[in-house]
Amino acid sequence: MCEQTQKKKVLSCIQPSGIPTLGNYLGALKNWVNMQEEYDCTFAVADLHAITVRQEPAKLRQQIYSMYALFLALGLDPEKSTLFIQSQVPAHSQLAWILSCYTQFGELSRMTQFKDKSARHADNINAGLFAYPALMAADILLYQPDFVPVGHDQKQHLEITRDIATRFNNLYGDVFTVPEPLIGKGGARVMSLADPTKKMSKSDENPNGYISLLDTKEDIIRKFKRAVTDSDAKICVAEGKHGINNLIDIYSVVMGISADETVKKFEGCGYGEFKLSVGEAVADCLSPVRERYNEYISDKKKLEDLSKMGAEKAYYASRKTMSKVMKKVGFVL
Ligand code: ATP
Ligand code: LTN
Repeated sequence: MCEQTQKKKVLSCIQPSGIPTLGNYLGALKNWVNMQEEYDCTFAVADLHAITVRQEPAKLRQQIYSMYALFLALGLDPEKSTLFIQSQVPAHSQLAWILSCYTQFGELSRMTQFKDKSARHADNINAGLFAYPALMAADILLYQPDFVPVGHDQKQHLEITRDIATRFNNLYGDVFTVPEPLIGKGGARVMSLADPTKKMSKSDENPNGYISLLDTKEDIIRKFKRAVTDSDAKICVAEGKHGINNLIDIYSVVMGISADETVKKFEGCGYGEFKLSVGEAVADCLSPVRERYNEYISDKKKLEDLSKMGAEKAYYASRKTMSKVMKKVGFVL
């Protein structure tokens, strides 16, 4: 009990905008699993964020459960950590509104994710897409975490969270813990197999660009065989060799070895042989996850019960921050 309260707190979330990719796994989810011993962890399925782009309701519902089942399949433990679905804890929307009144138009306009997504969804540049960082700040600040593990692409959102928290604290005293980012080191940034200058993304229109965590062994090997590389047929880390650099990174992280060791291991091999080895290593790593996922996803009752239990834990944890914020702002409790 005592030990529990002394642990530093970690929080992170992932959108249920598709089946997570190898990029999400190596860049985020795998690290979450490893953090459960050392930290007091809270992880959520960020479904409120997902509706900033248009979603089909039945598909969204299925993706939310799918993501929750995947949390469990990957080894996130609902007893040890708090695992919940964001929209089941109303304080997220409540605090997001309050924080949006402490967030400037200018700072939101500078967010690269807003610029990218508004270019990709030009027919639906809604206020939620613009105000997204205030919701993300609410997700985080509600639970007073010390650290937030994210990939490089979320660094800017974490910086704005820190700015909002500091601004609020300067006005009202120490309300929020200002969290530190935990950015995955080396090999954590996985690039698209179809265009290795772009990051691997679960919402990519071309499924050959990403490895879904639920792809079959055959799919995985086929996608790696087709991975775009260069034409000089030398396996080494070098500037401009985006495709090969990416494959070296993936192999190294999956096998738990350094990039130099990978390069040495495949010295003299052709690209074809190397691609096959990377595909096999990835398939072997993901196959137990797929098996466990299939068990969880077919037990709807268990998913409902566990997510409800997680939401209750999260509600309880968020209440303290929420009432402090309400009092400071001048609301009547
Ligand atoms: P979407 O395509 O829906 O925008 P995404 O696949 O880019 O989603 P997110 O849901 O935005 O992924 O990210 C979840 C987590 O995975 C974040 O912490 C993010 O930094 C990390 N992540 C996403 N893509 C990669 C990648 N290619 N390599 C490493 N980490 C990644
Ligand atoms: N914006 C993040 C997902 C996200 C998140 C968060 C990450 C929503 N809320 C809180 C960390 C902490 C994304 O798109 N990857």
